[in-house]
Amino acid sequence: MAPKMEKTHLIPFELWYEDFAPGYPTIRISNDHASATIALHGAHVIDFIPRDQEPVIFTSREALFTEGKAIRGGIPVCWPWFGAHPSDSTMPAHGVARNRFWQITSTRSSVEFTEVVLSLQTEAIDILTGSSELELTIKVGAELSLELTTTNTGTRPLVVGGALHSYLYVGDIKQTSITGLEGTNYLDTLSDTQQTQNGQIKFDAETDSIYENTDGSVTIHDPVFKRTLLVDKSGSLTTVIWNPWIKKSAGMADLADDEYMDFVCVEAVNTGRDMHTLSPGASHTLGTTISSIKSID
Ligand code: TA6
Repeated sequence: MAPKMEKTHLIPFELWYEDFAPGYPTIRISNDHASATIALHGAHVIDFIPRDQEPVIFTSREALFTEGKAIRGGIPVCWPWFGAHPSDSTMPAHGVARNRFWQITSTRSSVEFTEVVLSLQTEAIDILTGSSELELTIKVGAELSLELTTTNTGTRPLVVGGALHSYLYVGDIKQTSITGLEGTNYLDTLSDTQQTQNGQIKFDAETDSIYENTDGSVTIHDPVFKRTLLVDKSGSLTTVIWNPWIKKSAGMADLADDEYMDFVCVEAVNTGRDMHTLSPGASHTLGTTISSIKSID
């Protein structure tokens, strides 16, 4: 059940509410720099459109906007684990945060951006050895930034992982390339083999790669939209690159068969040895910043 949307958080002509579906509220933002839509469900950024540009974030036209189902596309907040639950196959992939309604803590307007802070109180669940608070700070300006902060409010150490699982909109995945990970070791999860990135990343098949020990930014080169997307991150040493390609897309009910061509996921991740153990009262922040630079013709 979505929480009540407080009028106190509205910002005239800049931040308002709209129901994407009955009982499924979203926050709409429009300022001099960009517009954006954030679903309260999952604190899920659905779109980010810089002025005079194509959308930067991809969301499937088949996405479902119903409680308990993660939106296909946008920026899923994966927490407190990335991927499959480490020991319990009955738990949802990518954790619980993206399948629940959050609440708005505050909103703020400045010359550079519009800020929304959302929070999710989490009861102790099996992987958490205590209770925690989760807060997401979203800033919509010339660039889009997200900071996900976990605070251990319990009395025992808390192990936390997760991801900001960004779907970036591209003109054609087959003409898209990615730089910034050259020479980085990665796990090719499809072949379950350790590899080292040789040169730029190009796409001609399903790609699901977990790059390790990397805190650098990633650049997406898009000759169709004539732009580069810069994806920066903080609080993470793991970057995941994913595209489902043809066969996997055809098997996903919430993704149209041809939409694999329209996006690539570049994800700021904490998983495996890059998960964080928080002592009582301690916090960890995982962040990502996305900006778009138009190419000069
Ligand atoms: O981040 C890549 C990945 O873990 C892929 O293996 C694929 O499962 C993708 O996430 C999407 O996961 P979802 O649970 O949203 O369908």
